[in-house]
Amino acid sequence: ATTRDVGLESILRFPVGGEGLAKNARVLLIDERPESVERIQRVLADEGTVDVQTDPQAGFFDAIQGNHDCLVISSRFKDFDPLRVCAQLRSLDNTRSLPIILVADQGEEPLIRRALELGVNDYVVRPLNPNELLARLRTQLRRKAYHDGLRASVVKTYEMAVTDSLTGLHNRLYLETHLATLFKRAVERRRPLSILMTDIDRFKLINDTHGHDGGDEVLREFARRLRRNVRGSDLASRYGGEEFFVVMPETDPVLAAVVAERIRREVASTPFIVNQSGTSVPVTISIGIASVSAKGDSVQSLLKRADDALYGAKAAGRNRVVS
Ligand code: GH3
Ligand code: MG
Ligand code: MG
Ligand code: MG
Repeated sequence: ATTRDVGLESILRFPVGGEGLAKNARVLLIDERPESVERIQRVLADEGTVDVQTDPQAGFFDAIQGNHDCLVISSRFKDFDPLRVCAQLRSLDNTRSLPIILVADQGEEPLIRRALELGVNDYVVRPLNPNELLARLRTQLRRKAYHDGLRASVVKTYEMAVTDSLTGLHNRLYLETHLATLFKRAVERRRPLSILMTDIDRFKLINDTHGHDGGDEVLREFARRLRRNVRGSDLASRYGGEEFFVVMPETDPVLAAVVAERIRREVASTPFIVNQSGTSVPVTISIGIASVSAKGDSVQSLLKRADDALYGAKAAGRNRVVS
C-alpha cells in the first residue's frame, strides 16, 4: 500500500472517537464547470463516493438531505452565490456540522475570508494541488467522524440515564422531568390529564416463591403488557421496584378509568410465565388514578391523590382500580 492508501483508509476504518462509523466517505461536489468537475472528481475518486451536482440549486437540496461526509464547492457560478448556500447550510440541523471545503480561484482572498467567517471549514486555491486537496479533505473527514462519534455517545449516555435497564421503560428521572412539563401544558391549555400509579400486588411473595430472577421476569412481562395498553403519547415508566406510572395527556377521569381497568384485566386474566421451566404465576395489580383538576392544582398534589387512591385500592383488597 502507498502512504496515501494507509492515510485515509485507516482513518475511515478506525475513526477517532467511536465505533460504528467505519465506511467510505461520501463527498458531494458542487461545481458547474465541466473541466473543473472532472479534475476534482479524479482527485477524490479513490477516497470514497463522489456525488456531483453541476446545478447548484439541486446541489443545495442534495446537501440538506444530510447524507454526505463533506461538501466540496466551487467559489464561482454564473447565477448563484455559493457563500449564501454555505451560510444556509450552517443554519440547518442536518448540515450544521457538514464539513465544507471551498475551491477558490487565485485573487479571491476577500471571498475566501468571507467564506471562512460564514463557517466554511477550509479552502484550496486553483490550480489544484491534488495532494493538498486530499490532505484537507482527510482532516475534515477525521473531524466529522470524531464529532459524529462524540454526538452518538452523548445521545447514548442520555438514553441510558433516562431508561430503566430491566424493562426498557422510561425511568423515574425521565418521568419527573416530563410530568412537570405535561402538567403545566395541561393546566395552561385547560386540557385534561390523568396519571395512573400502578403497583404489583404481593410482589414480595412472588419473589419469595419464584426467586428474584422470577420476579424480574414478572416485571419485564408486566412492562410489555403495560406498553401494549397505552398510547404512544402516554408516558409509561417504572417509578421504583414494582411501581409503575403512566402519564396520559388529553385523558379525562372517565377514560383513565377505562384504560386502567383494561390494564388490570390484561394482567389478572392471563398468568405470567416465568423461569425456563415455564412456571405459571398469577399476578394482580392495584391502580390509583388522579386527574388534573381545574384550580390550584400542583404536581405534588396530583401525585399525592394518585398515591392515596392506590393505597385505597390496596386497603380494599387489591386487584382493583380506585379513582
Ligand atoms: P403490596 O401488595 O402491598 O404492594 O405488597 P408487595 O409485596 O408488592 O409490596 P412491598 O413494597 O412490601 O414489596 C415490594 C418488593 O419488591 C420488595 C422488593 O424486594 C421487591 N423488588 C423491588 N425491586 C425489585 C426488582 O428490581 N426485582 C425484583 N425481583 N424485586 C424487586
Ligand atoms: Mg409497597
Ligand atoms: Mg406491591
Ligand atoms: Mg410497592
